[in-house]
Amino acid sequence: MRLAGRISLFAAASLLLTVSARAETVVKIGAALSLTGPAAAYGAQQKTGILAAVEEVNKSGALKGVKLEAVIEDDASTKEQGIAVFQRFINKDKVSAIIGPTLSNTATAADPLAQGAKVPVVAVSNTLPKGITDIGDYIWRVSLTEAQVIPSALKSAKAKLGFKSAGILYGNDDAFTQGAYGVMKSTLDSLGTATLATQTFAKPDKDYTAQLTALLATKPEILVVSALVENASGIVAQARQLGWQGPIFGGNGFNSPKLIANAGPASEGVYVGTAWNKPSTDAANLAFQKAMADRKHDPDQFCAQAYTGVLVIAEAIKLSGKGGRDDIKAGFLKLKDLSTPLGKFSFNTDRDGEHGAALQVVKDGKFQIVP
Ligand code: 1QQ
Repeated sequence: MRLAGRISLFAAASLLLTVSARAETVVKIGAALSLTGPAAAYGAQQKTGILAAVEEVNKSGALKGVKLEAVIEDDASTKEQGIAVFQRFINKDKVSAIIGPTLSNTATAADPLAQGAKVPVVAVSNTLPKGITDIGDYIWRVSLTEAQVIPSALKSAKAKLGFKSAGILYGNDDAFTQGAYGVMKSTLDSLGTATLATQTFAKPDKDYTAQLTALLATKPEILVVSALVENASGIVAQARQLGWQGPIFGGNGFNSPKLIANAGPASEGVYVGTAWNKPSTDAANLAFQKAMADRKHDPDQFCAQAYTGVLVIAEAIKLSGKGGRDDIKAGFLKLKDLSTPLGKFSFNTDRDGEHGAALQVVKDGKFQIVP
């Protein structure tokens, strides 16, 4: 009797051990983020979003038996460092999935490594329309592409402002700034807005007066700019210094509060299409905002998208019941209408995300959604 009691106690204890060991199954998610270099403003927001989402998912207990762990590395906003970080995630950390890299430019070089090693990638800020998810079936994307945001955003801006002509300025040394330029130009064409002049710059540039002077000389009714935020801030400030009081429409690179912090009042009247409708009162967006308020962090679109990237991976693990590389990929195929801070989220057949977009304008020192 005594012995039997002891045995069953022992059995119960070892069962408990097994259960708690199971609860400790760790699924590593690598995140290649631009923590330094020209995209560092986006990377900082992404890091906060990923760490918060991992904590929230783990706390929720939704992934019975699985604990997420984020491994965050700096891709330095470059292709070379992006490749090095991907290699480390794939071969050394043996992550189950990779979030990032921050820039499309880096993704075009790093994603093929993940595709080759069959490691699922979730792009949370790459907006280059072609050249990301078409790398292969392990590459998925949460961020809306410029082709999904700019046409409707420019159309709404035109309905409000009525411009008939534009001057375009874009970065010609980056896959994203070039790709977004293509979308801007074809959208202006289809809206019947004449492009009077086009100028370019490169990431290291700090002085855009020559290009802006040439654009303004053609007397456009709007300036349309494709740039990462550090360049964007200088362009906006210098355009105002040259006397430009009209509207400026920016691509996804402008979607950072850094623009307003850097350019100050010069940023008033800057229009940007956005994948995150900040004031949305959807439960998932409110939960995200609360998670951020608890961490005393003021989130931007990049933070909301990165947070969503973790939710999408967590849902895939839930749907397939396991957290291996191919389990997560299989889960993505089943995922549908997931509630996220970005709205109800699904992947389309190109593995790109599908959800609503909005137009915002800088007014009184902050981004405000244009109704
Ligand atoms: C891209 C982008 C950048 C502006 C943000 C990271 O959209 O590189 O695709």
